[in-house]
Amino acid sequence: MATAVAHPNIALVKYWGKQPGPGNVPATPSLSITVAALTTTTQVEAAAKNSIRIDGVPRADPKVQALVDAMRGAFELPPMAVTTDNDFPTGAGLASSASGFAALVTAIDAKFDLHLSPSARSAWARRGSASAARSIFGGFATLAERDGEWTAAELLDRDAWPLEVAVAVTDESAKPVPSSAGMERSRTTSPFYEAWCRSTEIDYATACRAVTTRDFDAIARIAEHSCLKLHALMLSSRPALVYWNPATVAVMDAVRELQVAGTPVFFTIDAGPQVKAVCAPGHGERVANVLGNVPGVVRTVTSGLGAGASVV
Ligand code: 2P0
Repeated sequence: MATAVAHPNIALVKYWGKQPGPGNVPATPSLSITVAALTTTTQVEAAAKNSIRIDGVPRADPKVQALVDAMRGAFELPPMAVTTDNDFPTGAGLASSASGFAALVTAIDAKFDLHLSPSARSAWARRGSASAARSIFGGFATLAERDGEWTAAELLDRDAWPLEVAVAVTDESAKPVPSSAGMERSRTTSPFYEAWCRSTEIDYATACRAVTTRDFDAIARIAEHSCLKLHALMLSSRPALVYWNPATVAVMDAVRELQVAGTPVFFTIDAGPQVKAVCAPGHGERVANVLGNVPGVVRTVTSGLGAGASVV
């Protein structure tokens, strides 16, 4: 049996929309931070027949099955039993598919001695879920086209700029529209989709510069812009994709008040109602305490930046 762990990542420049055709290829580049305090643990073993258990429940997960079948087309793989557990809510806007597919590919690689490089594992993880390509790497990761292949890479080591994250959880239930379906709806129905793709290329270049120069104000500005532009795209899709609840908006307001008072923090929100407050080093605990008192916040999680997917 091989066991791998991986952490979810939070995009500061968001991915939303795929290129038409197979292979789960993003329409735009993205940049993320890997979150240490949330973990997926995945075990893979050879078995008489294929099976998948997620959080203790047997599942016929078509995305997991499709990835395993695709890897079977490239490597000699026997039937396998996959067991995966998240120590955080699954499918609720906390990037469980990112950590899930990164851990899965890493465990398959280890169990069957495939000797894949990190960027090869990243390319396979992307085929499961595009954001998973980034969770192969720690710290600050980018997902972009490199030499004709969409893979992720580490942009900056987590110790080089140890940002902190306060996650304000406002609802632990699974999201109403899964991300894959939501982004396809945006691509096919939003009048803003082309502008989203074009402008995200520019945001990505700006954000990469902000990270490599460790410019907190610059990354804060571009990350909040990318987040709000993503949600404008979602709201302009038909039917509209509304992932926020009243507490989501209240937490954003609380972050703005902290900013006015001089705290180095910015918010970002994904396909779910949780707010991630990204803080300069040393500010995570205090920000989490403030956000924990906002009405509607169920709990907070404070985290440093995480390492990439690894075998345990
Ligand atoms: C991101 N999200 O960049 C964006 C921001 C959610 C909002 O990537 O269809 O689970 O499996 O590639 O990666 C969520 O989408 O979607 C996502 P698929 P994925 O983190």
